[in-house]
Amino acid sequence: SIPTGPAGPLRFPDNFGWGAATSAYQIEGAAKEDGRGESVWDTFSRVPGRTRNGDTGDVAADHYHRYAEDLDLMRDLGLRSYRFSISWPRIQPDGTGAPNQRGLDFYRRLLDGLHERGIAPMATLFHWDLPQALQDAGGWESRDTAHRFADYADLVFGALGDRVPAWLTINEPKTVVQNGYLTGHHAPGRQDPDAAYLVAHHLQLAHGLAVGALRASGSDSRIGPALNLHPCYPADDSPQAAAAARLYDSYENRLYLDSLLRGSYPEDLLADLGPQSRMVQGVRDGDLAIISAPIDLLAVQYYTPIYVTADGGTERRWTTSEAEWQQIYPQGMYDLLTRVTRDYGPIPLTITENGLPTPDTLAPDDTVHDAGRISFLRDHLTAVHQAIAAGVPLESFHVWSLLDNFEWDAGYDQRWGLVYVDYPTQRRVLKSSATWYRSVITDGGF
Ligand code: GBH
Repeated sequence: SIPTGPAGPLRFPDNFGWGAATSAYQIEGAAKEDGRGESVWDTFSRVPGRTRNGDTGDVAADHYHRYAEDLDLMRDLGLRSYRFSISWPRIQPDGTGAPNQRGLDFYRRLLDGLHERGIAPMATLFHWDLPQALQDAGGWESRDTAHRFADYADLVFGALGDRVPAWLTINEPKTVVQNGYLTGHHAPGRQDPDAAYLVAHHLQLAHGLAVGALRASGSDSRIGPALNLHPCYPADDSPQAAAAARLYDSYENRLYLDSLLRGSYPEDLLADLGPQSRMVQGVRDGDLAIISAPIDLLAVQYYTPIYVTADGGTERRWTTSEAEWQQIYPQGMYDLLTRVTRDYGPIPLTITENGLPTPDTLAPDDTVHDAGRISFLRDHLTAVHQAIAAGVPLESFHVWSLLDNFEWDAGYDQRWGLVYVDYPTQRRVLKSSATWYRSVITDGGF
């Protein structure tokens, strides 16, 4: 548990990478500009009933046009690290072939702007916006998509690699698996468990192939995956709940961690899926060697714990945020970070997402009081600090998110940003949490 030390300032390491995160489809807008192709989210968000209020990312926070202003905001906040994603359909409108130069130019301008302001970029290659043409060819159910991803990665490494010291391959493969192919709440909106775990394997394979492409290019930039991990606790003291939590953990965490860091899928998960499952049938000799190619850093995203009941269901124990799936439990951050280090060794870690949505409104005096975000971040950063003190090699922390943005199926109703976006005017207003975070960065703690 988190030691409760004497009250007083918490100091983080001098070189700690204070940051914030975004993703392309959630902030850029400009969906039809400069040769950008369609992605699965352009398609999905247009299907009636899939997103709240029928919201789409067509305009989003208009970052594509306002990136210079947003770079200034980052500088004003004192950010040392900015984690963003590259839109695959801007680079390859149909998912294959020659690059669209105007798409690359946008990211080159963005990277130049970060460099000028002394902010270290961390670029994610894929944050769910698969080119629709590749979905039409089978999407992540098709093994070929993993190879198309490696080609795309290779192209981006060649064009932008000189400006990017740290790459992340695939954002939250688990969310694609679970929301895209189990619940159907995300693109492509499928409900097919047998397909879902084959998709998991192909996403892992795509990651490994991209790591191989970076190494083959001779680059000395670092690369790793970005995983959303969930501590899975038994809901009671029974041996049944303990066993159920252990199996649940194999689907939430070990499926991804073990394949990347141990070169094997968890035996209990494979047994649970069964030998005839599409995933087990789809794993070929050599795949796990590709997937477990050495990585330079592991990006962890933490939002909520899961309590697993004896019958394998889940239970709610703590207050939830405005997102009904998120229980607020800072201790989970400590448990997760120390577990990853204990079970998988001292691999360099970065937290690439942590945050919550709050019911923010713009006051008449042009302020936004998001006290809930300040206390959430303070409590989670306290847990982060304790994890570092316990020996976890954690380099940096990125708030999700820099800006209010398109929160997928929840549309624009949920506001996750440090910075408020007044969508009708696209005006940016620093929330109280942004001012607080700036002082944390300046002081190196709180
Ligand atoms: C991350 O996803 C994403 O990387 C980021 O893009 C997103 O904006 C941010 O966090 C905030 O959500 O099936 O309806 O019960 C978090 C992934 C989203 C996974 C919600 C679990 C459950 C929704 N989580 N999802 S539901």
